[in-house]
Amino acid sequence: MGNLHPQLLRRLHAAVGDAGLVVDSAAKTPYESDWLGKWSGRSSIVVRPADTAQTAAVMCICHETHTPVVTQGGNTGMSGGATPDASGAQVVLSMVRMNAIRAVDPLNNTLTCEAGALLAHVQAAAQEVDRFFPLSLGSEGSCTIGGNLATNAGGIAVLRYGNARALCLGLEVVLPDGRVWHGLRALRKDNTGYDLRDLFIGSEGTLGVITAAVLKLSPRPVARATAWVGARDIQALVGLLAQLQARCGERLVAFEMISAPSLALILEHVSEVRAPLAGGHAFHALIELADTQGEGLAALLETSLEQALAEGSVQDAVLSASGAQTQALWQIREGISQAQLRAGKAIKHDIALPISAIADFVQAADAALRAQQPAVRIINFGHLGDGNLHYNVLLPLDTPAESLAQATAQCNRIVHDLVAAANGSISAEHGVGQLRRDEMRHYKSPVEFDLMMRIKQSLDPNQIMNPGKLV
Ligand code: FAD
Ligand code: 2HG
Ligand code: ZN
Repeated sequence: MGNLHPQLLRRLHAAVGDAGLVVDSAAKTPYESDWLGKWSGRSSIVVRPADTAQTAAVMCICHETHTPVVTQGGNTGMSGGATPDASGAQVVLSMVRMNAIRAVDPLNNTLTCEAGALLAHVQAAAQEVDRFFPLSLGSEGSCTIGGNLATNAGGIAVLRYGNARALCLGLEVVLPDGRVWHGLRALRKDNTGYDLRDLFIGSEGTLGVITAAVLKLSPRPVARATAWVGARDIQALVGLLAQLQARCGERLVAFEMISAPSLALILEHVSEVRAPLAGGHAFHALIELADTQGEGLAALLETSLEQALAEGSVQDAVLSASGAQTQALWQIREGISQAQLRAGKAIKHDIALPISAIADFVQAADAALRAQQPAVRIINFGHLGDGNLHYNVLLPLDTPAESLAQATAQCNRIVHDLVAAANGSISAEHGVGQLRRDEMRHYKSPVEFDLMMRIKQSLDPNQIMNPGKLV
């Protein structure tokens, strides 16, 4: 066990019972590091409340005793936000037992669930009533709704449906002092004062514990058309995106970009993956249309791409002819994270830019990185339709820790300075966590940072919520 006072253990036990505590060192291990193997720490104890009342009781105890708390969902985060520090003093509050779907209202197009519900289970529950929950991430089988909201997750359908924030109508939150904010409203309009819901979304466990949420459902699409295209440069894909938006409107659901080195990495490291196009192209896009009625969707995509081919903005394209082919195309896109993990140590940049600024950014960032290190391996891919690039730099697996730290600082400065110059964001969808905390501080204006700190201070005066993360 870590540094846990016996009196605190007795009180936590009284709050959650045997089933709610993990005290054994080996059993705690999975909660103490992240899936990337990048961060690890030590918890004093792992507490797994079964309901909101138990969560509130735990937070009351932690507030009174000034005990730091790291809330954890599926532990799939990419920024080290759910990993305790090395002190052994932090309690990990795992939400995985609170996984009930509390209510589904097809007429109101809403679903209410607990924070520990897996994203994939929520998607399935929506489908059972012929509705659609559109949040979609590579980690959807393991990540939780609480984690999705706490990080304001994005994924592959933001272009059409928005990010986690846009898909949430109401929240139930246990505050750092153990009080419960009952904000589970299923309303699309509610202007009764400051928007507390939006304050907790994206707060990465630093302001309170999300225990339940009302999520917005959509009509279920019954048809989809998918294509893979190859292009000479990224500006051509930006142009294609605008053309498809004009022609297909809301039917355009996903527009994902994969650079040639990203595709090569997957082909090398993920089995059963084949290149969709014969020729070599500098950039690729995976495009998906979807609709609640099927008529003419594939034809619309085909004619749109034929026009782009005729104009020369696209070099080659293939339309998926079956569900299996569609799945294979998405497998390529979703395999990039895994391929990076196998191939090396990734210096990750999760950036957002105005779409019109992307081509200039890529040209400038590529050139600046190459000027510093001519053989640099840039794995650039992501949600081009949202202006969100995963502009990663891959170092060899055996890079020593000090060289990695030095290279990270250098690459961050080059990439993030260019992002800042284009008025972009250094954290688009993965959260700040511990990975980007100092970077965020570097780029935020004093006024913005001061406002954030005042909010933090007023909600969490004892500074017990996820210390060392975000702020
Ligand atoms: P965790 O990792 O457990 O926690 C993340 C943060 O949220 C931590 O700061 C934690 O303290 C806080 N938190 C968790 N639950 C709560 C709660 N109930 N109340 C308050 N705070 C809480 N992300 C994207 O946005 N887009 C992608 O396309 C994407 N693709 C991915 C692909 C793969 C293969 C993997 C492994 C991850 C991917 N991710 C992606 C990252 C990750 O899945 C998301 O950040 C996800 O939202 C995290 O959910 P989680 O339940 O695992 O949260
Ligand atoms: C994705 O879009 C994820 O696949 C992961 O957000 C990005 O591995 C990454 O850098
Ligand atoms: Zn992503």
